[in-house]
Amino acid sequence: MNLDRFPRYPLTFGPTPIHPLKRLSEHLGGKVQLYAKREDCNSGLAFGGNKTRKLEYLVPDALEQGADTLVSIGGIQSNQTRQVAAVAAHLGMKCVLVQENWVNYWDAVYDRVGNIQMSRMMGADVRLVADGFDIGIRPSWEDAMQSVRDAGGKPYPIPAGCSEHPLGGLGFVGFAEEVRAQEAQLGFKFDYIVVCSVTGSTQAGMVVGFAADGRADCVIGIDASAKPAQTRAQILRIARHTAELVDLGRDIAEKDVVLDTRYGGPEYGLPSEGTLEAIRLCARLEGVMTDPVYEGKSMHGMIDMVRRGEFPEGSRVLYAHLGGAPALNAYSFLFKDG
Ligand code: 5PA
Repeated sequence: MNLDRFPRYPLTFGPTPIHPLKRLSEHLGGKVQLYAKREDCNSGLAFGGNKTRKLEYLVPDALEQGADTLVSIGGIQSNQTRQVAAVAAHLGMKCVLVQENWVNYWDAVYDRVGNIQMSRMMGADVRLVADGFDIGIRPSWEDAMQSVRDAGGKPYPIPAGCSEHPLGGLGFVGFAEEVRAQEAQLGFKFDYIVVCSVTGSTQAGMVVGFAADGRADCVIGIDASAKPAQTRAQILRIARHTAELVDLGRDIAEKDVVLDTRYGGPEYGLPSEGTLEAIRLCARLEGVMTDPVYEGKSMHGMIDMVRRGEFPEGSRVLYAHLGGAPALNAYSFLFKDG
């Protein structure tokens, strides 16, 4: 495998820390050891998160092309768009963000606080659009690209979650390499990696990275799109493409992509009772914050699988914390009583 031949523009602090979730593991019976790898504190750029690691491989391409405007898309409380806005500010580029109506949720200040607030503060041109949830390429986004060209600018397209970008899977191949180096220091290997999936390139990168030592199917994706067939197809497609890019030397098979569909409901962006219980449990036992859109769902999945005894006794499970807490203010009503 060869990741090093792709230029990487540093936007993160370096390897992200891994720490045990001791009280949560004990609370759940102590038979499975839970750990977290903290992509949510990976950068000083507007709180970072999983997109910052992906963007490290897109930025060299944007600079090489001479682009002057980063264009991206997401829901109103998208973490992707906030991270793109931060990277644009950091590089001295312009930024246009299409923010669609992905979530059926109407907290009073949903479109004023959290991610979208920060994107506006960082100078991004934030455009609210009425279209609903879809992880594919959107007309509203093509329109935004054209508007930059019409104004004499040079746009650089960064699709939802960086996922359909040809280089979008590379960042999380690097995550797997980093975990391997950390495992060598820790003196043990993780049996499972739990990761939240929506647009797919986070899990796809991990699948390729962990395929290098035969662990692709140890990556347990927890669907948070509530449209898992589309997410699964996208993970597989991106993983196959990324495997070719890095010369993995073997094909990615259907069975390499594990996507658990039990925790994504009731809809994208809306938590179930189980999501909320998991968010509170993790916050109260560990002081670790997760959100109702993404990480609360993967936290729920991990906790529920431990409770059901689905991880063999003695397993070490690594929870990839991908960020998302900046959206919490937009969901204040859900937590008005804690
Ligand atoms: C996101 C995505 P993938 O999209 O790579 O599958 O990652 C899922 C995910 N956790 C998990 C957090 C905190 C995320 O932000 N967020 C999107 C966004 O617009 O923010 C791409 C959907």
